[in-house]
Amino acid sequence: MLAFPEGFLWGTATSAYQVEGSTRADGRGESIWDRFTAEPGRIDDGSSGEPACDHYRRWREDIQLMQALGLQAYRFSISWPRIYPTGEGAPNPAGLDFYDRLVDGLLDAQIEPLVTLYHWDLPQALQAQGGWARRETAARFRDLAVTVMERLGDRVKLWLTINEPWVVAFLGHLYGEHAPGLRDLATAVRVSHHLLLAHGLALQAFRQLNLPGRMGISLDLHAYVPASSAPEDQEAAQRALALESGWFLDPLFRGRYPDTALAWYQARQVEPPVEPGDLELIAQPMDFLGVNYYTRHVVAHDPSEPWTGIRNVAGPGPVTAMGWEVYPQGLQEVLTWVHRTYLAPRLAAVPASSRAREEVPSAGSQPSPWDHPCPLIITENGAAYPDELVEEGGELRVADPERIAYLEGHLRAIWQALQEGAPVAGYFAWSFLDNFEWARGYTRRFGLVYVDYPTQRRIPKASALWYRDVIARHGLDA
Ligand code: IFM
Repeated sequence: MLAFPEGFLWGTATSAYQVEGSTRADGRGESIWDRFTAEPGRIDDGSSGEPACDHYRRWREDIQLMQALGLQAYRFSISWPRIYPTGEGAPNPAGLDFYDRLVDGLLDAQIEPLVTLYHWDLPQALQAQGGWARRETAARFRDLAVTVMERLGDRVKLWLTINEPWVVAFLGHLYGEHAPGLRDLATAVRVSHHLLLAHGLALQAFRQLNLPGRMGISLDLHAYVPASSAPEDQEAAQRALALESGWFLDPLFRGRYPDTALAWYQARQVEPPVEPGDLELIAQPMDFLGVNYYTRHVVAHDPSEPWTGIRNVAGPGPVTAMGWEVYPQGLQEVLTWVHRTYLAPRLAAVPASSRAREEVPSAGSQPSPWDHPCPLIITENGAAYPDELVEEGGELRVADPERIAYLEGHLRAIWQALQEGAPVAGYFAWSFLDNFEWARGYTRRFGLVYVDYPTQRRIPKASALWYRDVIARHGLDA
């Protein structure tokens, strides 16, 4: 039996725009994703987050289902335009009430809420003023964070500030694939800095409010491997690591941007708009790091790519419906690399008297990853496959052996990383439900639970039942 440590938390994740629907209900304002999805050609199937999974109205039945599956935790995000329909002014009570009820419902079901404060649905009114390219947006995010923390902070113990800042900054502002659909390197780099600043401001406010619990950020991290042994490809893989992972991890853990990445951007007349005190704010110690891992990047040098000089090429392994290579070992590599490179040096700087049990294991008792000053939580991991709903003996079923294999492979990789000392404290499968997969619309299904969109019926896939057993046994077969 591959047993997971005591206290290891098992959950699933979603985000507001991807599941809630009811985009015009109860005073919710317009978000950049409402605007973006309305533009022809942006979304593969021309869809939007309306009605998604209608979770805004079906949350009670969704919690019952979570309970039936034995989930211990549920990660969801706050829709910013439900709380601040125009991005500023007075908060909308109906928006806050929704999340208040959701949190109470989860706690009544003994499910730990993990709240993401920003999962990509910026109020359109703030975009109209410049969006994340404008420094003030970070201050507006602080307002949102304070309002939500004041309302839910007596019950919510786990918080994430921003989900996947690389995706927000670069897919949204350089590659134009996500809202707001811009294509400008300087803007993307500005945005990335303001997202980090927003994280720092929210974390500072969390400390000032003196709330119990923990706050972190979720980064999308990949394993990187050069496409060949050619020196240009080796260098391109190093560059990808610095421009993507290091660009966020270095400021968060070391209080500076990576020199190589800064030099790369400076050569293109681009610089993050750092003001005095920003990096200190960004590098405040956080309480955990959220790791979102799906695949590795096989990186080739591509001089025709104007912004990064990088091209990701297909790896040798099987791929999911997203075209992403299944490479579980990469998760182990990422976790041990982050532990070695970022967590361990920080731990070494903590005075011995206040060190975590990891450093001083007491005889006979297993150290808990939660005792580490900055444990890692897998806040997303999962796979899209073309699932089919079939009726068998009057019952609806979805057989998804590939997803089970994907999840199992990644859980084994986590177990291995734990043996190597990485303090991994929890795992959130992406996603609880099939949902609106951004530019791919409803054409990709990531859920452990199948959503029959015409009826909104929920059917747990075989993977959901498999995951229920993993949770019940707190581990996997050896
Ligand atoms: O659906 C997304 C999620 O919103 C953020 N991380 C990756 C997932 C799959 O693409």
